[in-house]
Amino acid sequence: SHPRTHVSVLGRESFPPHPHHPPPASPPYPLLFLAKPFPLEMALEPPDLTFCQLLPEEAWRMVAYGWGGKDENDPGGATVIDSLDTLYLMELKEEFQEAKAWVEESFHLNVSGEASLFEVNIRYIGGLLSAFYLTGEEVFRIKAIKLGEKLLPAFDTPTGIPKGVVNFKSGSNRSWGWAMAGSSSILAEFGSLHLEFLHLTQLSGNQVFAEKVRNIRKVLREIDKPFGLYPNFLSPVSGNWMQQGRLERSHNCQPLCFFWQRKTDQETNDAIETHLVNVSPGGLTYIAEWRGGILDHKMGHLACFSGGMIALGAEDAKEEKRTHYRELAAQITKTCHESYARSDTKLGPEAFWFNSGREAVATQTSESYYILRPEVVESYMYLWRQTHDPIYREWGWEVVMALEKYCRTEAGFSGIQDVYSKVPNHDNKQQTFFLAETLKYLYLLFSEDDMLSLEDWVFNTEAHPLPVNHSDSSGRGGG
Ligand code: DMJ
Repeated sequence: SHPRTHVSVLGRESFPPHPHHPPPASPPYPLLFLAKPFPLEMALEPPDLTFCQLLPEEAWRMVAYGWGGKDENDPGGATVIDSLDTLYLMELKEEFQEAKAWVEESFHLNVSGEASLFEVNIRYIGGLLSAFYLTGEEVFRIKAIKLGEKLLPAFDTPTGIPKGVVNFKSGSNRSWGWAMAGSSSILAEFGSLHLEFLHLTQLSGNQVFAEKVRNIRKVLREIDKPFGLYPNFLSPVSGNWMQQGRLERSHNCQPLCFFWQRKTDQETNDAIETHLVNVSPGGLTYIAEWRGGILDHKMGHLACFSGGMIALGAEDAKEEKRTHYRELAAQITKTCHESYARSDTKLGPEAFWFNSGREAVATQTSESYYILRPEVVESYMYLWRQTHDPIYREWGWEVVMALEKYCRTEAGFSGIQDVYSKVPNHDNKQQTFFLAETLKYLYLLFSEDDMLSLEDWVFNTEAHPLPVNHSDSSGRGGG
């Protein structure tokens, strides 16, 4: 059996009431008040359990002001802003109001120091835009636009390809030191700006945001693609790939390739299938990593978003390819599930290999951790919406139970250092994307399809929903 659909449609019906915990008397918050034990027996037959009950209502508050909040290099409050739409969807009204008040009163943009263009865009701007679209509250629109303006100096490069780091005070920019010795921008980063920047133009009337990301698209359209693939590093100065004979983590290009080209260009998808997609001796389909002609037979947890992405792309693919892509998406998602199923905790490792008879398992302890990442449940959600095969809810429920068992702490949820050990090994961090993404995708997996219908909403890379512009028939999307 699988969990019954029990969550109502946003705004039309009330959710089942969730237990209310009174706020703690004073900070630091006492830990136990939110540690309502999750009834595991119920999890086996969970007809009435809602994800409101899964979210410890004070947990987000406990970490909300922690992520970088004391660092003048960071505007702070990433957890608050990353959680806004999840709180709203789950009808955690008091918490949402508290978060909104924090954004109004304490989220100041006159900060100094450096910030990551990518992270600020996907977490803060994405979070604020979603909150605006869901609620219509002006404060979110205004702060999103102001923050967007702060990011613009990142694009002051000879090619217009932005650098990864921007200094909010001086307006200078630089590349990450680890990106080909500070010479490169990261495709997965500058390829994840498009949606938000088009929305910033739409909401501000300022064309500059859209121009910046349309230029990125132009540069990428015109540049040579070795083997039809997009390498991960690009010089923002010369506009050339910086691959030093290696194509690294080329699968990172996929969100870009698929979303940009799903209506028009088969080439990139074919290149990915030709060069990267493999089937293991045990019959598991995976997307390998390409290093200068040599394949690493591994998949990162991060790459598990590709099941959902390919499923989504299939809907717009040519008729003769549609079934093939749906099947590919299902197979990759099944492989990612295997990486969870083959661990002792039923949570998946950061990376898993297909080598020497061992398949879909990490081979080093340094890759055995799980930091509450969303990509696998993200694919379950898309595949569920596409197929309504109950297996995806069953798999999702396995994750819920494992999170409860191994990641719930007295003060929220924590990553674990080793998915192959049942001994508690918390890393004592609740990543902001756990609230923004992991919980949201799980929630949607058990919701009706018209809760954020995929016809009308598109999720940014941090799972923040933005409305689809149905009048944009250009295939450029995101407007
Ligand atoms: C999130 O910030 C986003 O999903 C990003 O695309 C990848 N890293 C984390 C989740 O794993």
